[in-house]
Amino acid sequence: MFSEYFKTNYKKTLTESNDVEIYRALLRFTKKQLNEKRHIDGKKKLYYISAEFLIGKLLANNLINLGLYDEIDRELKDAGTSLAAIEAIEPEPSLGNGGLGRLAACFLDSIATLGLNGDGVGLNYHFGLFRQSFSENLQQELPNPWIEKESWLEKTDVSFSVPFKDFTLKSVMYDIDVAGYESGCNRLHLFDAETVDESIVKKGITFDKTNIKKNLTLFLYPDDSDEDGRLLRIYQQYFMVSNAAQLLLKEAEARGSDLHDLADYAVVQINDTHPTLVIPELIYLLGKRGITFNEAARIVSRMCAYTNHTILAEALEKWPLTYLSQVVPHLIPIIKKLDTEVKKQFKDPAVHIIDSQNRVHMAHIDIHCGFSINGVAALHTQILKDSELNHFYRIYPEKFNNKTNGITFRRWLIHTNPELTALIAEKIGTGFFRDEQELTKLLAYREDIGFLNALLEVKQHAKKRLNAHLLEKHGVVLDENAVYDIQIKRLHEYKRQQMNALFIIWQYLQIKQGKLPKRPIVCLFGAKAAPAYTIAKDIIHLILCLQKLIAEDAQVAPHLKVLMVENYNVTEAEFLIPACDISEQISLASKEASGTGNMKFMLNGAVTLGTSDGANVEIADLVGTENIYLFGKKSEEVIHLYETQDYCSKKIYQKSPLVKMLVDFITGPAMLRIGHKENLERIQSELLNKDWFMTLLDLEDYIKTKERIFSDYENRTEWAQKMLVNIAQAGFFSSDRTIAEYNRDIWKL
Ligand code: 26V
Repeated sequence: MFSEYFKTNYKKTLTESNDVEIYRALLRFTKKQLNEKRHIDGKKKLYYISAEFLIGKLLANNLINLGLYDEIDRELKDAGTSLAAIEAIEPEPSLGNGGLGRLAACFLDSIATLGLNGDGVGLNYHFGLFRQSFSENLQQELPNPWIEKESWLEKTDVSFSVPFKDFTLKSVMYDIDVAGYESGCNRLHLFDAETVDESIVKKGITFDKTNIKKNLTLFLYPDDSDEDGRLLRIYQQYFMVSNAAQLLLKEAEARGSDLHDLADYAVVQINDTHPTLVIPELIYLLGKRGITFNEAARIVSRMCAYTNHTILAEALEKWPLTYLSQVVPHLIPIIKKLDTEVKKQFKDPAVHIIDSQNRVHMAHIDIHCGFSINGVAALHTQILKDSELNHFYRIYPEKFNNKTNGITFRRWLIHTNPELTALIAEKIGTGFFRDEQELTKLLAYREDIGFLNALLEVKQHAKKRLNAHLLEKHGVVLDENAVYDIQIKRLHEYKRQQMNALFIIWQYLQIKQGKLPKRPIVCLFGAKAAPAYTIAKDIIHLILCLQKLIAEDAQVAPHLKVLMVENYNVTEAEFLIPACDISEQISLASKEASGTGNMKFMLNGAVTLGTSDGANVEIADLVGTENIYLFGKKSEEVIHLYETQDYCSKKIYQKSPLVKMLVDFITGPAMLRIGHKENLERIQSELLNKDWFMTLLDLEDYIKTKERIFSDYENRTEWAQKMLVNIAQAGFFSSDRTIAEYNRDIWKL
């Protein structure tokens, strides 16, 4: 069918065309197919507002959901190319940073697949999050342009005026169609400012942070280490939510709402605190339309639900009232009024919206003024109730609920791992495409040696595919017979990439002493560090230095390889995840809200090496202790250590010769020959004098557990059984399940 379309429109055959021409045609063709799909509708509509939508490349996923993938792949192969080759040409939008943004993308897929009436609303960042490059073993940041003349974006004629203190900005709404699997379409609305000017970006990702008209939608998460940066974040947030609120009102009125009944027409999911200003904005807009403050606040409180994605204080936004007054003075009376109401009712300062230092706690607005607060994994929600948000839980127990995260299997199994998909389908049919719980049928094949061997072969195949990609794109060669140990996630101290690096030092020293691993080990990393997050960048430096040290050591290199993949993104993840044997999920217990990479790895037959944190706990419950490697202190012990301020990393360093040896190595002569003294000393001093995320606490247990896992890996049949159980139990982590729960408990569409 595509070949016909191509011939009619381009007056030549596919065989006569190059991949770029085919890509452009296929983009148009697919957009046309999407356009012809039914738009999901209904009286009540969900607005999923998020600063991030980490959607990844869309071509293959759209074709899968449209049911056209196999047919078009066949046509392209007949013409001497393939969908994989065409996909390589597509630029990847970088509209997200990590888990929160990818979750939003998986959710859009599931919302459409379940036929629910719900759109995403966000911003159209021209350069996205920065593009990462490595130079001198350091991270460099560059703009990441992704919008080509023709792209998935469709300019609409929807436009709103967004009033700021000193000026008003006109918006332009761009849409991306979101097709559900064998279902209708929803949309992702990305708002842009008419006046944005890409040319103001100078060296790297620097630009004039005060020129809001020109800079508003250039970057996701512009550096907020100074006041101008923080103000810009507020400008972005308000621009996003004002557009969302105006769109919501316009659409609800068009569907027949008289505004008094708005809550019957719309529900808003606030993804982390970034879109919180939507609450005062809706009250403001309803006020302008003649509704009293009290009634407006009541309406809005029946419409807004908040998802919390972290317990880290630094990520719970608190904006000084003075900043908000500089950007959105018209919302200040509303915020103050909401705060006055709260203060009238509750004496406990811990639940006030405006604190004694005149800072506005955004999460507190969400909790008081919305009807639902959810955590993203069972343990996380429990911690919110018991400690982080306990003061609120005692006031509003009925608002709290858990929604354990999920991932879309269309992208993270069917698309990224067609071989595994085919193997599973051969055994249990394709019912799991729609009902992921059917994967448990695989448990019947635990003793089927033929199937177990086939699983190992699929893994081998994925390693080859990854290796071919790494060779082509990054010029690196990996040994396909090695065990692949992978840690890919945003760089943050609590995720403890530094602990993995200390293990690598340990492994390196073992090999230097002649104690060789049974088979080569490949340690892969992928992570971006926020531009102003110094220690995170030092950790990247540490890993890159180890990578070089080991690669250049002829005695060690055959047995150990370290690779940090440059500019880690969704596309890289799609190559890495199917090839993984050991999934590193080693956050300090209690700090990782859920994790979703852990789910993707498990689904692709990797075994988790992790702490009892986030969704790892639920993975362990499902697969059983023999199919996961848990180590380290439990969350209660960690929380207790924080409360008693009883943790001192220096003491561990002084007591354990092993820990001392590894930490000392960071600034030893071998490392100083390669790396920068300043960065290496800083990260070492951080571990010794702060270690906020208790790396040294779990280090020895981590190394021991890792030795055990490498040893167990050698029993290939038992290992394949572990793979099988992990795949079979992954069904629970389908985002279709998560979204069905959101709808049942919160949205009620
Ligand atoms: C992070 C950053 C870092 C760069 C500077 C600006 C900035 C702003 C906000 C954030 C928040 C990121 C929150 C996030 O991604 N949380 C993750 O959400 C996942 C989905 O629920 C969850 O699986 C992860 O555990 C959680 O870390």
